[in-house]
Amino acid sequence: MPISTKQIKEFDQLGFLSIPGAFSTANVEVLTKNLAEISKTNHPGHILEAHGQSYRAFHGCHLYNEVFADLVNHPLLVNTSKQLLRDDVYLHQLKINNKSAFSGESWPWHQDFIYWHKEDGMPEANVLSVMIYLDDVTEFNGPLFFVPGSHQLGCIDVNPNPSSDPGWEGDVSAQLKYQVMNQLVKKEVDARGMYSAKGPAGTAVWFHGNLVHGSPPNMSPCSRRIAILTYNAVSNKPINQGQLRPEFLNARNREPLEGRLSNWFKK
Ligand code: 6CS
Ligand code: FE
Repeated sequence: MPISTKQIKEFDQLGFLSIPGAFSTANVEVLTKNLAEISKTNHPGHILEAHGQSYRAFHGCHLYNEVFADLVNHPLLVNTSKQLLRDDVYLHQLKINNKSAFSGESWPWHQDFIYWHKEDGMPEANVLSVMIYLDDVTEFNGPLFFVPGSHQLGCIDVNPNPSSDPGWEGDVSAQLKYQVMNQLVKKEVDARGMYSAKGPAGTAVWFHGNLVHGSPPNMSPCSRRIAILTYNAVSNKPINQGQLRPEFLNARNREPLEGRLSNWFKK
């Protein structure tokens, strides 16, 4: 079912669009059951928090798990992303940000596109991510904070954080390589306000690659697992710049997705 012109306009203006109930409880259960299996396996894309007590993220699940591979091609995700990007799309990356109960660490204020631009060679910001909430996201368990409309600032050029890992690990740690400076965040929040992206499990939230966002640590007893799929316009494929980041961060398969509902998600 295509999204409305009003919803497209909302995304263009605010830089994000939320659809509660996009995935049924049964669909979410299929994803969390597979995530439980995935979390027992080793993979270079499975990243621990700095304290080593819990996983920060599972990158690239679609590359080795059938359910997440089918999720990439889910018609709601593919067709809505095509409408919002006004182009065919392929998947640039998929990850599950785990933000465990009591121990999930923060994501400092940042934009996503600068990583795909500087580290993968993606030319323009005609790219978005869609989050699927695998847990209820509340004010207690580390919701994402958005600065509404901040995607209109374009890609904010920041120097790499000297204390972050110079490799791809610095792109996914709590010591992020490209962070938006506090004084700029304050200026933009004073002008545009802040939005807390809360919602029940099953919610889908699309957000623009240049939207300024971040999330606090999770000290609550409730996990905050979110699957995040990044769809890029096929006209915006990265230009090869030598050393490529791992496939779980920078897709090698950039064929346009057609959107096909898998039996896993029929219910
Ligand atoms: O480097 C990347 O691809 C990842 N890093 C951040 C901070 N956001 C985008 C993406 O998940
Ligand atoms: Fe991000």
